[in-house]
Amino acid sequence: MSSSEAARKLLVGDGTTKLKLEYFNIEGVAEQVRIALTIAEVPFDDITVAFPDWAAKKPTTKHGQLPELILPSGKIVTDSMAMLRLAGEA
Ligand SMILES: N[C@@H](CCC(=O)N[C@@H](CS)C(=O)NCC(=O)O)C(=O)O
Repeated sequence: MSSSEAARKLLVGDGTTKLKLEYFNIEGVAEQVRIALTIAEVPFDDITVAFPDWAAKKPTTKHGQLPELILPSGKIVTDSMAMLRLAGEA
């Protein structure tokens, strides 16, 4: 399997569970990921967390920060540059 196929498989899975990108309702560090996923035609749910909801949400995240990319497998990617590399490869 090529690295491109492997990246797409991680992001799309078997197609039954959609990728989720969770971030604030700003461009910030996730906008590049949104754009790369869109260009790669990888479907994803663009989930935004409102700032007033962040205090309650923060302890539920892996490192107390966003963005989080939740893969169809349930694994969570917590660094936007890693997300960008995956999307760029797919
Ligand atoms: N290395 C991370 C940094 C993420 C990061 O700095 N997130 C900030 C927003 S850009 C955050 O969640 N701040 C809220 C907090 O720390 O409570 C990435 O680039 O994905």
